[in-house]
Amino acid sequence: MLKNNCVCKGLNIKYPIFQGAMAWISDAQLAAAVSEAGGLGTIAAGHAPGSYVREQIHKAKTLTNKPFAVNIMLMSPHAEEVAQILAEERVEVIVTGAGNPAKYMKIWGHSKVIPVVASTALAKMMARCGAFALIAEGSESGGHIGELTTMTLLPQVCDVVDIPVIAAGGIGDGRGVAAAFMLGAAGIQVGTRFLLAEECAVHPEYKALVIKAKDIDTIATGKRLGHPVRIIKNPFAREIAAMEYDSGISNDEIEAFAEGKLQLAALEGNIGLGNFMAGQISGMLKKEQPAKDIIKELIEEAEEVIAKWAK
Ligand code: TUI
Repeated sequence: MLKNNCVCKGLNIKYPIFQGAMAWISDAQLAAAVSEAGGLGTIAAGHAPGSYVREQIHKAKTLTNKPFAVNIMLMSPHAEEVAQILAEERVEVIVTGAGNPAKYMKIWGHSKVIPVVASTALAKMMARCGAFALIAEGSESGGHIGELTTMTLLPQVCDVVDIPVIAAGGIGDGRGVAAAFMLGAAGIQVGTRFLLAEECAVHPEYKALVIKAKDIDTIATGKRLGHPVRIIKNPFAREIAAMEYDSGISNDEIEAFAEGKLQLAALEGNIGLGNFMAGQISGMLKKEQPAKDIIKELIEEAEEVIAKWAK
């Protein structure tokens, strides 16, 4: 179940473990390290221009011969351009997020497309459009999130499609991996824990904040704007939460205030003003580790838990 299953065979990877895309954070170096360790690494396009994405794809190919994915953030102002580049580069696996990728499915005919879904409606549509698999992402995740939790979304998505479903959101150790498989997943995606991979070049202050975070230290901001984003509580988070409650402040002003703050966190480690996206499992992460040890632990712990309950 945890090795060589349908997801592994379809993607030519050893373990059905995806590294979640993290804008400004998951670059070619992290993606290649995860792929080399037998999982599926993912380069995040985020809000970056096409030139960055192309450069990272080329770099990843120099670091690994194994498959890796590129994530396109459909709300990005560069989404059109990035979509064209992914087609030109014939990227093996394209993961989409934050929207409906239907209009690109034709130009991505050479790739395996794996949309992130946050509802059964989009899941059904994507399965009809020829998606290879889906990622059902619950609101425990860091960054841009949907309404439903992983516990409720995952089985409902599994019930309406007959393609593999990858579970995302709230998975930080082998117990979470096992639980996801119990709910019908054929693979799992982990983002936040890979922030603490040694190969992850995010600013050390970002890693330190995740390690310091307790269970209740993340908050979903941006609900008023129609796209909630889960981040670690800090002065920036408190400021944006206060702005959302202030009817005298327009949505455009809030968007303008948030602009560029993720880079400030990821690249400069500005602990007061940065936007530190992270999932609800932050509270259980305690140390930095090589990507291959993260994957090894996830698999071994899950096998242990499953064996214990099979008795
Ligand atoms: O995309 C994510 N998470 C992200 S993207 C990101 S980059 C960013 N940078 C600055 C500000 C805000 C974000 C950080 N985190 N996750 C995948 C995801 N997709 N979560 C939820 C969805 C989703 C939501 C609605 C997917 C499809 C969808 O469909 C809408 C429709 O049109 O049907």
